[in-house]
Amino acid sequence: MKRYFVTGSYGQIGMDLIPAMLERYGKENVVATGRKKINPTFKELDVIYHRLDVRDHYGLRNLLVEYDIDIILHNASVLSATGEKNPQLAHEINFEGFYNVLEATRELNLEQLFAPSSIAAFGPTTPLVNTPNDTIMQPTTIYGISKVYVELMGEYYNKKYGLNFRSLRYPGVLAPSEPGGGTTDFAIWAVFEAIKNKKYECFLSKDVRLPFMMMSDCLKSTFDLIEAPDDKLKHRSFNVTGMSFTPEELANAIKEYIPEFEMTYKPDFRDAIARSWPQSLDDSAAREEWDWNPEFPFDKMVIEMLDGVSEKLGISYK
Ligand code: AKB
Repeated sequence: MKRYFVTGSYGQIGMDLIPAMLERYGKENVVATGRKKINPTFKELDVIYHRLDVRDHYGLRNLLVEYDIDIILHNASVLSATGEKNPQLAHEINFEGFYNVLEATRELNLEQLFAPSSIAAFGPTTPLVNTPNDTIMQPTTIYGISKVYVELMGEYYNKKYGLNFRSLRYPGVLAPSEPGGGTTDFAIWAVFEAIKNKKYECFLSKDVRLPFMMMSDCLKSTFDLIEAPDDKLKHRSFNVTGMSFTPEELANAIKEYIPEFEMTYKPDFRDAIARSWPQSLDDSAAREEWDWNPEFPFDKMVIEMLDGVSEKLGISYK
């Protein structure tokens, strides 16, 4: 069995990824790391956990050697909205942290490095409808620029050193848990607020369309890609998506279950970020090269999110 190492385990994706990895690969084969102290969920799951800041290049290497790691899933990243508030921190974590991980993978000759990219790697000059896998990438946020760096450096190391780099351009990821620091977070907050207060003031305009996927599809795409045979891959970075919607379409769908729900709109700096991102993605390269096939359409997502958040809050919406 291979041994897996995850950075950024406390992020929105990490919190679901770690339990799924324990089940898939066995808890003795997964090492979770993050900047914070171990949380009760990980404690309960008996996760092998270490505090690690990805800027600490010695700490990172020591753990990789100590646990004889084969594959890294590098999730530590400052997201789009937080990055615009603190570009210097985003540079340290997203550029320098990624470089540490990339170099450690090369020097220790590890089997694979998976590092997610994002729809944020695209920008206003990209064709924003049905965005192709290979197209113009001129993002305007520090987060987006860092994701282009991740993709290009990963591809460069793949060509130059044969490093087995793989990446997915995640859209907004939806799960019934509180997100933080992203532009696509509005969709999750809308469901929380619909259940708690029957109203939500959205920080995007009502008509900004963005691509999303459910967490289960996000995890499926991650496992499918890291386990795909190398000789099938023509690309190293892939578009993946499950659905696209606007805040208004989400509000209307929530209203079908909670008729009193009202969404109002007060766009802030995140509106301009969202408008520079794709509205929908062409994920045919992923479908062709490693059989990507999402399972969650929009309607099923709305019910799943309402049920999940309702259970989490202990408040019924029915
Ligand atoms: C964000 O909104 O910053 C992230 C992303 C799309 O990468 N969820």
